Amino acid sequence: MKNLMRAFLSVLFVCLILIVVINRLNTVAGFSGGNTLTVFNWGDYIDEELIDLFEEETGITIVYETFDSNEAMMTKIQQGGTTYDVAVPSEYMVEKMVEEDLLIELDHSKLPNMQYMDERFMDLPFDQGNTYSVPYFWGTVGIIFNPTLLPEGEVISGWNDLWDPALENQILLIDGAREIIGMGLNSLGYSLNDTDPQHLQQALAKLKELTPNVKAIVGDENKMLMANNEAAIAVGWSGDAADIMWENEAIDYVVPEEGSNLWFDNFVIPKTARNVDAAHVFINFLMDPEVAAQNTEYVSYSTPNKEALKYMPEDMVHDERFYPEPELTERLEVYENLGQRNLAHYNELFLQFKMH
Ligand code: N2P
Repeated sequence: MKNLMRAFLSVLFVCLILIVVINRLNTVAGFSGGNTLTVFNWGDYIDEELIDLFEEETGITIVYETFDSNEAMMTKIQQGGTTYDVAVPSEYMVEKMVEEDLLIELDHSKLPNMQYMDERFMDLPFDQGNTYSVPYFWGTVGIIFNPTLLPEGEVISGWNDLWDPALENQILLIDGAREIIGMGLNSLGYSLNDTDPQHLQQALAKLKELTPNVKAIVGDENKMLMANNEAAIAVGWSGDAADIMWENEAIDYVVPEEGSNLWFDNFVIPKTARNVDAAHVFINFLMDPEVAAQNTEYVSYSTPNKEALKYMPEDMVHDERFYPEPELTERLEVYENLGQRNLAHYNELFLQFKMH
């Protein structure tokens, strides 16, 4: 019996030692979730060479997954199947995720590269003090067009130009409820945060009238289609326009005169994260000015990193279509968090439009 007891105590002792050692190793490495970091980002939204560089420099392996809308991202995080360490919601979705208690507060002491961010993009109303988020890229929603494919004399300066019957089957629309319902509302002179059911019905009716001109409702493939001259017009995000222009010089981009959306995409750490320390290391890495410059040149969206601009080509930084003067951005609207019911209503109307 004594022997048995001794054996039991020895096993217990070895187990305890193992637990202490494993714990110690984790603390030394600073990671609670092993050496893997799971990142959830928009499609086509990072220079993959930077993922390799990060892995080489830190020894952390990145598992990288993509989404194509804020709503899809949020649903997946809520379902909790995969535990993401870093995600990239737009501003209204940051607010909603905070409201639903899905995010942890960022540890600013682990994000020293925050000092390089342009103050214009920090401390914004959706997350004062950047408690939960730091900006990644920003941009506008607008009209990407190819003047060489437009009917003679056609000028594109606003949303309402898109309803011209001469543009039959020429328009690609980005597959986003806020973007497209927002376009319908803006074209009628309403705010893209309008929740008045009558205004929304009018926007839907107006969008349905656009149907003959709509060639397809698309995601990231809009770039390939525009670059290959498959359509004359695409409603989409500014950075996509900038990217397409590298491939097809004829392409131009305009922020509609009736108004449009100014957006900010941001890094956050979901509550379910397993590797909070590595998440901070990754976010900080992407805010390094030279890394951010390389990423921006690749992705083509506008960077909120002031210091990074110094490492980028002059013509890119001075292109007012993508780095507009504050006068332009001031007349644009940022999406507000409209609440669960209104968001569901937007989604429902968008579905009705798609099925029309
Ligand atoms: C790029 C995604 C842009 C996101 N594919 C706009 N919020």
